[in-house]
Amino acid sequence: MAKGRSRALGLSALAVGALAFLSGCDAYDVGKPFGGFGWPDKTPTPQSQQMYEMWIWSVVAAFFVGFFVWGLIFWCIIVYRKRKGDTELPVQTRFNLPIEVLYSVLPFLVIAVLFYYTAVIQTNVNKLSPNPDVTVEVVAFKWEWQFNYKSAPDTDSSAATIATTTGASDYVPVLVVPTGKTIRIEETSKDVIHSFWVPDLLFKRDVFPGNVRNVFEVTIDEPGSYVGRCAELCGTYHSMMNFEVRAVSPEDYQKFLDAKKAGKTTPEALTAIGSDPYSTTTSPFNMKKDAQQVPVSTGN
Ligand SMILES: [Cu+2]
Repeated sequence: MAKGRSRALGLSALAVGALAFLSGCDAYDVGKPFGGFGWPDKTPTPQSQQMYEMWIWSVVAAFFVGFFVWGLIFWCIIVYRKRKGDTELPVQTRFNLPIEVLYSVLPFLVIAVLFYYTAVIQTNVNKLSPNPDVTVEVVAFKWEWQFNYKSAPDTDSSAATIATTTGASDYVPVLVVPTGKTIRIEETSKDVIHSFWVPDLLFKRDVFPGNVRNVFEVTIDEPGSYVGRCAELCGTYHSMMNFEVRAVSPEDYQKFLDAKKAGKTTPEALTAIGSDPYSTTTSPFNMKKDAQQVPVSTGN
């Protein structure tokens, strides 16, 4: 009995030590072992990279706890199974202070470590910079999106709209942003609650009507097209309320804005920078809104 108890204590000490050690590690270069344990392939923003690391170490912690518990279960099943000739009940232990302390302290430590990193990463993800490089006002309405490119955040009284892109029933709106820059998104809704969701960015935030403006910032390091969805059931055509985020080089972004300012539509301005004029990622929900099947003139 004493031997078993010390082994259990030794195992748990090892688990706690490993957890503390691993949680403190810099996991930036781990890549995506085991397919990222279900995490999406892309982590195109520093924010999603941090969340990915949090996810991986949470999985590691869960495995440590899992293996420890499975180990104890199988150990009991094997070592204390009923043998031939066993006629008496085994010793009935009512209290075991070390084990009771252990199963109170150990989960607390696990929760404390996970809570600490959750709080740190959440604060980083929600952080707003004093001077974002790009500000876009996202206006949601039933059942479309409008993107207003602003000259400054709305905390600045001089903020004006430079260019606008609006979705229509035959046009999936494309939000063009520069790579490697701080993009501030300011959200507002004209009617009900919607939700701005870009799955690849691992980020989703509700869009409220009225005076509540949800604001967040993101930096997209990898150029590419990222599908966007409304993630708050907002009525009949909620499922068709899609958009696309197109991350292009800062030079192309500037050219795109100049073309928009010169009066070009979004598809024309996208063509001008050599980018796909229409959304390319809205499958499988493109249905009737597949703008590539309708005349070019509809996009604005
Ligand atoms: Cu919606």
